[in-house]
Amino acid sequence: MNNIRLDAAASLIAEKRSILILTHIHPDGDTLGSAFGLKWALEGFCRAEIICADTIPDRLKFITDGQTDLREERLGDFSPEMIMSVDVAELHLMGTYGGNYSGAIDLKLDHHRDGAEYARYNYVDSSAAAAGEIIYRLIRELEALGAAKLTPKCATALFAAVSSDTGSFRFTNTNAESMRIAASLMEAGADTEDVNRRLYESKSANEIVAQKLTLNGMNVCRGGSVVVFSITNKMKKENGLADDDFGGVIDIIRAIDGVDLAVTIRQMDDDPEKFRISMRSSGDIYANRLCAMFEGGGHARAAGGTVYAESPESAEYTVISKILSEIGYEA
Ligand SMILES: [Mn+2]
Repeated sequence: MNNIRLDAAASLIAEKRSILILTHIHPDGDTLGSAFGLKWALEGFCRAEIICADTIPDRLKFITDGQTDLREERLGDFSPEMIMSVDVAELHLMGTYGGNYSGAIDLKLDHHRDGAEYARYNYVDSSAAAAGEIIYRLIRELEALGAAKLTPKCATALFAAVSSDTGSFRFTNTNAESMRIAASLMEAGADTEDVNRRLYESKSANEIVAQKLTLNGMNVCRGGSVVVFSITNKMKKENGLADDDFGGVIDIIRAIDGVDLAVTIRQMDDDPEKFRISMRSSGDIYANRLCAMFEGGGHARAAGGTVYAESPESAEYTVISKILSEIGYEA
């Protein structure tokens, strides 16, 4: 599905004096670290601006130079010579910008196996654990053309990108090349200590409250191998919490000894009869197959779906019943 090589992509960028970089909604460390890593590398060579349709979570502000609003309005009459996307498998993943920039995107750089060729030139390397790895290699190509510089600031952003998508080099997608690139980024001056602290060793007071609610309220089934937790609007309101505060709770459930399937069921703010399901599995349980029962899908170990019910209790009952009838009532 590649119709351009990375060195040719570098040549395209090297000719430009201004580019616009699109990122995906629900922004993560990889899409932001990739975009800002490229921006910092191009500083002094090419003006690069970044847009994201969603607000940047506080915990990732260290990547965006403190900015939480990356909407295009702030750029005024900026008219880039080139438009590219990083870490975006499909147009709709850019939110409103997906429609606005449809047909106008020159270059897509991504690492997701299944995606659309929505750009004029598409470069996808699904062996890369993070888009940040591709951007690292792109910057090396640009350096060879005298069109970029891998500065410490750039290296820090790229390290955040690779670290994010590999779960701090622990997920199964982590490969030798991820480690080699991380080593090169350290040599280039990446502040790995700061990235590790911000991504993994700090939690807001609200996140701690969300974790406490999870541990108190989770439903342990099937001899402890299936654990389900429902995040309700009432719970969020009573405790002053947002959906983001619950972002890490599924990993806490998954980490409990003996758990083969961790499930969260989150009531939607704008539609209290709609519930978003997330699953993480291990062993011979396939999260994507289970989520297929709930209009969803994803990866074997991480997937999502949707269920409609009159109340959180009835949503949870439906989800647990369907799961257990599929995988068996006993572990
Ligand atoms: Mn990614």
